[in-house]
Amino acid sequence: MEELVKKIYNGVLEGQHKQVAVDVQAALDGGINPVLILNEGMIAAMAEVGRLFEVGEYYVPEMLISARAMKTGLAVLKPLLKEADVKPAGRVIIGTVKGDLHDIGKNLVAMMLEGAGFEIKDMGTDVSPEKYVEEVKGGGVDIVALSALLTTTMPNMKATIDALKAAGVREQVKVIIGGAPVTDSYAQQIGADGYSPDASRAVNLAKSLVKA
Ligand code: B1M
Repeated sequence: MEELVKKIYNGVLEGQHKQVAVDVQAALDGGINPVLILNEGMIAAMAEVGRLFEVGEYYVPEMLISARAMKTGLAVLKPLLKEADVKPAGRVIIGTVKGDLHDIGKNLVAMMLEGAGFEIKDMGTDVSPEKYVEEVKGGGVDIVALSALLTTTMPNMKATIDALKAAGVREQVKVIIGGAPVTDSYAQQIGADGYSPDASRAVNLAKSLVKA
């Protein structure tokens, strides 16, 4: 069983998107826990992709084909990551902030929140503060979830919160943030309501905020 997880890890690392989908399905059929497949097979492989990029062994094309393999694997895992017995918990709009095209982590957070019973509107990537404001003004939004993977786009999280304030709708919603370069202290600094380091803790955070 562990061999299959290792195979998934290598498949993501080498960007074998079709094989990853087949192997994830085989792992699920073999009774391997989907969270283990996700964390030890797929997320660990993407971390290694990042390391290889940092040391100059991988370039953007390699990152892209690994990202595609991650996505095909996630598509197979998605139904299994759902917690079937959880009631609708609130409405979340989620996006990657302006200037940022990374969406794997954001998709994972969206998926986990959806699985935990939240209604999700995925705004996509490169989402401007104005678009979030427009959506919140439309009503019915409980949580605005912002993802950023680049240190250069993190300031657009603050810009989004500032735009919500300027539009007079900041108090209507909770704002949660996350992404590899984001920290708890940054969240406090920009006036977000919460930060989560990963997708599963984002679920706990969102649940605690809608209860509050
Ligand atoms: Co980019 N990239 N990238 N990239 N890329 C990083 C982020 C980088 C760290 C790589 C490196 O240098 N080591 C680096 C950023 C450096 C920095 O800012 N300090 C970087 C760079 C520089 C760039 C470009 C500028 C490269 C270039 O063109 N020269 C460029 C920028 C494009 C843009 O956005 N404008 C770029 C492009 C790309 C690709 C398009 C090739 C591809 C993205 C494909 C896609 O997303 N569809 C890509 C990838 C794949 C990566 C790495 C390798 C992997 C990111 C990933 O998907 N991780 C990444 C290196 C790394 O992170 N080690 C890197 C897996 C994912 C599951 O994790 O997204 O962190 P993550 O999400 C986690 C948590 O962070 C958290 O939960 C998730 C799951 O647990 N989380 C949240 C995320 N959002 C959250 C929101 C929440 C809560 C938790 O609440 C709302």
